[in-house]
Amino acid sequence: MALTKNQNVLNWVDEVVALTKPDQVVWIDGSEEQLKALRDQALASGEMTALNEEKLPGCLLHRTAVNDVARVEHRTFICSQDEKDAGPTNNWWDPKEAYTKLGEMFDGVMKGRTMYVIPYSMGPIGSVMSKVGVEVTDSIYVVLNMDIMTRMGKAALDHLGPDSNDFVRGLHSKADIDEEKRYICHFPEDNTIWSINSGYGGNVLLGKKCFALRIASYQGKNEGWMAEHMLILGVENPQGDVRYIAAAFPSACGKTNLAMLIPPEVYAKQGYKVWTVGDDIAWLRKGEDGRLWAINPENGFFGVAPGTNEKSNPNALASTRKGTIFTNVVHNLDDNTVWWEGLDKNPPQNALNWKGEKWDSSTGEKGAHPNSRFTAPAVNCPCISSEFNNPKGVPISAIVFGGRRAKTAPLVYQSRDWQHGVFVGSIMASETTAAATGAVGVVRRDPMAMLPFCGYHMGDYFKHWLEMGEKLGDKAPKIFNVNWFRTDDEGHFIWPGFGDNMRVLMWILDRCAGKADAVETPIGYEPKAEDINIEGLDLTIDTVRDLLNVDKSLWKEEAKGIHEFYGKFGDRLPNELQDELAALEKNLD
Ligand code: OXD
Ligand code: MN
Repeated sequence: MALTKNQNVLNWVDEVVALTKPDQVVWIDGSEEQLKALRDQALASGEMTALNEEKLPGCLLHRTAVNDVARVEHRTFICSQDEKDAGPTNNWWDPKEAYTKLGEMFDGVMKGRTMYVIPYSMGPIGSVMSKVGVEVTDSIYVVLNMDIMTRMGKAALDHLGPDSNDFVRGLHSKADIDEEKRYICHFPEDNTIWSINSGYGGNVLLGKKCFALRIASYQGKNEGWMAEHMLILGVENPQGDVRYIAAAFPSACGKTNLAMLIPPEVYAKQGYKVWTVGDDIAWLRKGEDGRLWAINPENGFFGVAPGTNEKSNPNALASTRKGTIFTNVVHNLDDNTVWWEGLDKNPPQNALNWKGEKWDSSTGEKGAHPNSRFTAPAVNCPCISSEFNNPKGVPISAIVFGGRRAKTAPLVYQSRDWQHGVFVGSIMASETTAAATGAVGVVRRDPMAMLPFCGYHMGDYFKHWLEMGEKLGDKAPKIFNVNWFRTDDEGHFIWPGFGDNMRVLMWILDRCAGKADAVETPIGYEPKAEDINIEGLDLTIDTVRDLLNVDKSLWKEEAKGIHEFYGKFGDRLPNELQDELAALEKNLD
């Protein structure tokens, strides 16, 4: 039974029913009763496996098809009316053609299947910052994941109201999981996403990257707010005051770890605490008080399993101990639990690998897929912020950008002002590691960590950032850049990272509060080495000095790379950024 009288929703669902021709249509109300029936059905069909009820209560295991294990950037399209509006960093497809071609593929695709209509809210129900989506899918896996990752069910439609047309239409079908016919298409001008032939989370949980970043970034530009690939964390001081940081890093730079960091002893003993608001996406808007406020639109964590352990991220691990869906990890048949590389040093003897084959760790072959995932409810997280569900969000003091650089970027620096900060974000880059195929040490530019997620022309995106700064004026957060990944001559990381990153966050927050000094360098403001607290670390102040060193010859090379990158954007690159680049070059001379 339809859960709403909203004619816009009903008409659209009618349209997709007529197109995909399912045997039946089930509206997802979000009730435990309905979810239990769906879980039972997925268990009966073998789509999911129930795990050990004592050790992992309510947890399920799922395996994707072997050809369907990650996001597919080369098959992801922005279908704007005008090709120029997708910009040089996105694949573009003419919307008319995309609708026609995909329409043929969707025609009758759900015959013999059930269609699930999932209403959901990105952001707390009732927040002015939240937005509603409706995803139609033929996958129970999608329904159960959306239940964890979003606020799903009737409440979302009630939030939308009887007349509004402001909801994102997401159509998904697994179809035949044919990678040659896999398409993830976004129609920003129609608030629409069509995804076909995949069952992998990042391609099919349409609330996440597709809506909350690609479509939302476009909405934000038009409506005066921002959708960013950022974690949000709060640092509470011994007096109980909490200040918030939003931070953008490319995929695989430790966002989830930073969001859930454990304060080092030197801060813990004084009573400092860190609280997680989000680990992947932030929606930011100017509040009534003129400051920038942020919500995490998600309701759970879709985290990478390998490498997550009691030491690297105990809070993430604890989050996965109940009500979690594991995808493509190792199945330990002895006690019906899960395992992945880097969980501990005891791979199970009697186990199936991520493909469901009998697996023997002594062969050296990995058991879990490197991109295996946990979908864990945010409420499970021991350090979840008390403000997680606050419809107002949290006020942001600092914005932090970062990447993986062996030599160029110092441990931390602050931009001179907002405009310079936008420049700093726009030149963000990471060097490829041995973990990925291809050459090691190649610089991949990833402005604001949004390269794969910006739903429109990135030159216009930079302009929008500049406009937000004008709107916020002197209440704008301060902007910083960090690099945890500097290496010595043998290629070892110099900075300890993980919880010790808090030492850098403390300087950042002190700068925001006007409590710390800085020295001016050609690239921006840096701490004095003695202002980074290294008490309890096996590290000398000279090493901190090295970590803060700005090598002018490397930066001159960097400036050349930036020229080349900026060249792509043509006349849509704001002049302000060209000016910042010229200023950098002048400072380096
Ligand atoms: C993610 C990503 O899955 O950034 O969050 O790739
Ligand atoms: Mn991400």
